[in-house]
Amino acid sequence: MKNILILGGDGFCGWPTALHLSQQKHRVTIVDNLSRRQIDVELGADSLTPIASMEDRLAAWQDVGGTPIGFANIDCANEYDRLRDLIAELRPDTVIQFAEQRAAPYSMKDAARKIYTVNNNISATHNVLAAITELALEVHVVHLGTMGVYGYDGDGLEIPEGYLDVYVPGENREIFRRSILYPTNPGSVYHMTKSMDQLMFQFYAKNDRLRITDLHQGIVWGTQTEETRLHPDLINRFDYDGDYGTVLNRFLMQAAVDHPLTVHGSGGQTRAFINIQDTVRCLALAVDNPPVAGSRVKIINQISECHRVRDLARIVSEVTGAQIAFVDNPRNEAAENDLSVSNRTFIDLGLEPITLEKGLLNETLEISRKYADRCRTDMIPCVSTWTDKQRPGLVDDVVAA
Ligand code: NAD
Ligand code: USQ
Repeated sequence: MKNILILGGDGFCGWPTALHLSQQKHRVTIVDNLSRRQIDVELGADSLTPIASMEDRLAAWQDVGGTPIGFANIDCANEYDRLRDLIAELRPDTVIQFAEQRAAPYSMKDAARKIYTVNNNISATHNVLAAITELALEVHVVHLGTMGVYGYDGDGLEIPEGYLDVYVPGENREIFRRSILYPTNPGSVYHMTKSMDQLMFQFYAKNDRLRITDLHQGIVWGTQTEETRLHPDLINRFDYDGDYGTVLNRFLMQAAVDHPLTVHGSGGQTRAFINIQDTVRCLALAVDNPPVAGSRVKIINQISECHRVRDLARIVSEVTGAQIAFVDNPRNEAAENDLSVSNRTFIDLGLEPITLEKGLLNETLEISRKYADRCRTDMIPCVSTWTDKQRPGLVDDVVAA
């Protein structure tokens, strides 16, 4: 049994992870400042699923026989002393860091949101590292990073897990070998903060011998996990709006409310995906397999498979009969890219990835249909643009399914 502190444990990935690790008999405490619920209010776009208050979530977990989970409302970015004191009191074996602003479109909305995203994400992550160092504790830090730090060059090179071996020609025909962090190529201010997190991890692993695992996760789809299905008040959040909704869940929800599937540009963007059930399994595997003190940051690609956006739209359209709309792309990103990613570490640790089978699509579709009346269709378009010159996504062409 491990003693685990989960920062950002009220969120889409953090909540089901907390339940899963508690189910595995670990002692779990959640820290969250509930800023995501506040941003829901700010944007006027609630989760499609009706999420219970933290108090009701924790009570429901005990109702279904779960071990009590602790909770502290702390802002990890701005309340360093409270965060440090909690870590000192709990003396966790593992701290999992989910507590960041994670929407790329929100981070590109305007200067205020760019500044908030940078300050929040960098400070939250750095405060965790500084607190563990100040307290001189043997804590394993597990961070949720993103595939987006690599960029999406897609020229056939399989993206390795974090590091790149480079061979540099010197004078006298010497060849110097270096193993370097894979060069970052972030596509939004949000992704940029994850690139900056990587440098902080590199420094603290070297200077203070912190044990750090950085999980480079792809786009998460699905909603429920084995544990969140146990009680209505345990239901996970489902973001569908133009800022926080991610592409596959948005397509499934759009199909449920008879909205054309909003493919950006030609839909030639290829991205890496993982189901939420596999996210929680990967977290459990990462917790069980920490790096040794003094080693470099353990970087693991947390993905199941890669898909092109227009192919996802076609699959959802085939299952549901939904129409597909090609809309102006509000982002500054390559119109077409291939993507090949190594996920060897988790496969070797025993992960059997859930691939995009229609059965699981159907589960997410059923949830979308069940709560379709909670959808505000005016929140569906992606209106946050990457540059001032871009217009909000407008329907160019509607293709019959
Ligand atoms: P989320 O927004 O649902 O959850 C983040 C949680 O962190 C929220 O509950 C929020 O209130 C909390 N939080 C944010 N700043 C905080 C602070 N300063 N102090 C305390 N709590 C704070 O996001 P998510 O989808 O669960 O993502 C969790 C992590 O996983 C993020 O770091 C994200 O970058 C990463 N990730 C997510 C996805 C995805 O598709 N959802 C994919 C790859 C990586
Ligand atoms: N897209 C559409 N139509 C939509 C929404 C998105 O075509 O209605 C396109 C986007 O233009 C983009 C792709 O789908 O090319 C993915 O967009 P997304 O919103 O699903 O994902 P992204 O912005 O990359 O961010 C999400 C999470 C983030 C995480 C990242 C993992 O919000 O926290 O880090 O996925 S990754 O993409 O692998 O970097």
